[in-house]
Amino acid sequence: MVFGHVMQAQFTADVAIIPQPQSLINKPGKFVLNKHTRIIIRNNNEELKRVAKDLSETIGRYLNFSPAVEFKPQGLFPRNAVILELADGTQESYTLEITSSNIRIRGQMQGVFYGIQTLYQLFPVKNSTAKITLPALSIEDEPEFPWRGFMLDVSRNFFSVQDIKRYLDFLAFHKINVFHWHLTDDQGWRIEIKKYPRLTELGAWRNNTLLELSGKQWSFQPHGGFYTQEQIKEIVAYAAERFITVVPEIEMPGHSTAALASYPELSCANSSLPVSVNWGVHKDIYCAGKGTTFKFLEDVLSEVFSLFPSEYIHIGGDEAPKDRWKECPHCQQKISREKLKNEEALQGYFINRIADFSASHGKKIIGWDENLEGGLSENVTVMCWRGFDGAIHAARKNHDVIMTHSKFTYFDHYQSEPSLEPLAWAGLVPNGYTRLRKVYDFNPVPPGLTESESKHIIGVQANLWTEYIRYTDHLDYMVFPRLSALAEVMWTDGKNKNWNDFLRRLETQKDRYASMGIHYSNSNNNVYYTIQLDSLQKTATIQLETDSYDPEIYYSLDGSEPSANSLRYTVPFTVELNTNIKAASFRSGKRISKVNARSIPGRMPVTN
Ligand code: TNX
Repeated sequence: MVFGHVMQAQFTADVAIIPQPQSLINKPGKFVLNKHTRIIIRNNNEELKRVAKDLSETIGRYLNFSPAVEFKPQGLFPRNAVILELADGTQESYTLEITSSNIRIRGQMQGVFYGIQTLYQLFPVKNSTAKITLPALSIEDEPEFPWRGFMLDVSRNFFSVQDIKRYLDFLAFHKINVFHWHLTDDQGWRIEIKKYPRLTELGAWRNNTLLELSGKQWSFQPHGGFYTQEQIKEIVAYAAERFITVVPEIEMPGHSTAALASYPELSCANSSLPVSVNWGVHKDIYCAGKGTTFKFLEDVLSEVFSLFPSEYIHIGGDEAPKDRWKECPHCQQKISREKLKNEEALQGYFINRIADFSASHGKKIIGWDENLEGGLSENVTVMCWRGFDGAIHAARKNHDVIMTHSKFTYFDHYQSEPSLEPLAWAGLVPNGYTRLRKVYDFNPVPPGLTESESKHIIGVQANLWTEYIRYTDHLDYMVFPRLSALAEVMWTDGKNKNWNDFLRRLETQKDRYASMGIHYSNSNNNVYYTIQLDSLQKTATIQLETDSYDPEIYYSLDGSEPSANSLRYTVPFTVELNTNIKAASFRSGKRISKVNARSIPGRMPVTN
């Protein structure tokens, strides 16, 4: 599917690239990068020069010596060189050839950049100062999906310019090309708008924040912050250097309390509201009947358009209760004047009007899947978070679709059993946590679509809502390693994915995380129980598993802390009722997970 011929990627013990390239062939021999190695660029191109310099600096961090960058358009390829060359091909594809005499990366600019990201994953994890030895190989690579996104909510909790840049580095490392920046919500407006200064003077601050900081103590403290337009430009430029498009989200008509608090005339009843301190769905939303609202939003969007070169702008549209609109004379008048069926159709009118305005400025809009309920213009791209049904419906109506199915891609959800995790967004259903395997196995193309309909599924995105996440260590913990699993869903053809090999590569990836200062989670090592009760025999059969590489699980039945001297788990076992089990996973005798305990009561319904 990818290169006309599908080449099953070959997995080797020492090469650990995430996301797995589409085709990787190991060759005999190795290349040694040392202080005599040069970087050659074959095209006189400023961007290529910049990327080559970054490569040189990165090598410098290993060797204490940065190779010279030389422009050499023709001639034989010199020995002991890294050669970067612009070539035909699709925008993001690249080839990477390593022989004993040189390294050669070819592609369009973005492809060359990705080739370098892959090369970095062949470098030793720990910096060494002597030389870098690389295995000879040949990689042909290109992504499965053009939209590979990551969303960060900076409204519920604010993160600094530095924090955002740090994340942009991590995204580039995972070959993710979209940063969806959730800039406005009920709890804070985070983008400076010159024409409406109160949005950030007032709307960026809230008196309290609800956050469980330590143990069961709820702390209340003022919270806020915003990005100036200069800072926004700085971030957009930083992202562009990493081939990441920043897509801002300006929420409407719901999740707009911070704006309504700043400009009460934008609500149906001119209500005076504080910037919200509570999470959830709020009933006060922009009035759809007043011209004031559209004037305001068009002014805001005009400033937004000028700051973000992205052709896409996200306008939200989720979770907008219609209570206020039902009672509002302006909205009701609008419904009858525009001959709309009901308040849902009024949202359709609202969004389509914004879509038309955006189109007149050369911008396309994206909205959450709720927008489908109001009859949406075809040119609106739909971001599907509530499941596959919306995606199927949207694709059949010719909308492009980005899959952010909350059961697979919401990294604010628990990543293992809630009892073992810091407070997170409660799983919607029992066992509703999103463990690593679930993310890895996500197939973003909904079942039942025809081939032409499935072309509308343009991508996949991880969403990080930050209601319960105040600090970057915690952010890292929620995102990694699940982002590595999702990066492989985004990039790698399903045929080239392999769960066990992913886990092998993840071991190296975690070492890389550590060297990059990422506070990743080891929750994938936690033990999961499947318990089957036999009420006739009065026994329970216990199955244990983990999402860890080469798992060694030990458990105890006597209440003791499991150790490498406890019972070793190999196959499901049977216990009497009223047994307390404690299980954990181990590597080389050392515990690498939390201890997960279960009591098998006297009577129990069948669970899993
Ligand atoms: C739903 S997803 C929301 C967000 C919350 C999130 C928590 C979406 C479009 N809306 O406002 O933060 O759930 O998981």
